[in-house]
Amino acid sequence: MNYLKKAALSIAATAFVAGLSVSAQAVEWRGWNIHKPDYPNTVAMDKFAELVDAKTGGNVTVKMFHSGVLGSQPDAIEQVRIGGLAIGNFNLGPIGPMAAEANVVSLPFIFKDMGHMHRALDGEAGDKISAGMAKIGLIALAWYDSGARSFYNSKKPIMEPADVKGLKVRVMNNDLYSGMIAALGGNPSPMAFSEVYQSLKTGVVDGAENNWPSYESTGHFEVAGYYSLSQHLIIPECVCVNAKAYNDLSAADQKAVKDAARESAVLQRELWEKRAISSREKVMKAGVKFNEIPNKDAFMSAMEPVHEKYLAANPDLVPLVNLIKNTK
Ligand code: GTR
Repeated sequence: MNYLKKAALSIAATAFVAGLSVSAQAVEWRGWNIHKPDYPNTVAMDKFAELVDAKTGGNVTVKMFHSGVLGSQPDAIEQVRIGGLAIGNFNLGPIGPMAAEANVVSLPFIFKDMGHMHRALDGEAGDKISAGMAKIGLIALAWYDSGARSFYNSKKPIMEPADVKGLKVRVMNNDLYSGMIAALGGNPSPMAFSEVYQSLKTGVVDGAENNWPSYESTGHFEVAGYYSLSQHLIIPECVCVNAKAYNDLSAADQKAVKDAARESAVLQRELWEKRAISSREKVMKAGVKFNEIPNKDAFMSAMEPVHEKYLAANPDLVPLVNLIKNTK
């Protein structure tokens, strides 16, 4: 073999080995998101994907599937747990039944306002919630905002707890929410997000509860025109990754992915603030009948049994609940 041939072969061999090592390292993650294209979470998850690619130098790429096309949220959480999907933007509501620590954020009125929720999540309470999620195979890389959830329905303004009596109200899959509606004398109906519009339209349910952006983006305001500002739940959301997929990365790539998630969360929170205002304006223009609730304490007292029952069944969570309540 002459010198040139040998050199060409050795270059080819090096390229082959390099190619192998690159493809052995490079991974593509499939990502789940429930929201439509222009929603703050969707824009932020796309940003996350872009940042992951850039920061890992292509070692990790994220292919996002929006609008819930890969299935319902409880199913997608399960998929990320077992590795069928790598990553998702999840509301902590449907994670709660699988991870007790994450469920404390679903106790009605546990957070006074968004600031309180942020401080709790950014501190020790957030670490404990993350640790609880890690136990079920989910690593929370960053927290997204989801505003405060209030009641809406097709029948009447809700001013006091008794107004919920007899109403069929859709809730996310979590016994705490069913208990919350039952405590007000309503009939809870756990249901996937994607089914709520038709159910409101056809009268399968009378109402539901959500923040302004989701009330608007889903069109629920068209079929349930009374929005009553109860703000009974402030549930954070996560960018959550399958633990094995994350742990298999090099330390540098883990950091890159985490940084990307945190940067995407900064963007999500900015977009969220704006969208909460514009969604509210849009539905009001469309003729939604909105009311404040004069005495929110009445709702807090009516929902207190939900806390009591939950903590009696989960006494080891009392310290975490107190930690959140005492977060200044
Ligand atoms: C939205 C949330 C979704 C989903 C939905 C619901 O506010 O962002 O992840 O939880 O509510 O009510 O199912």
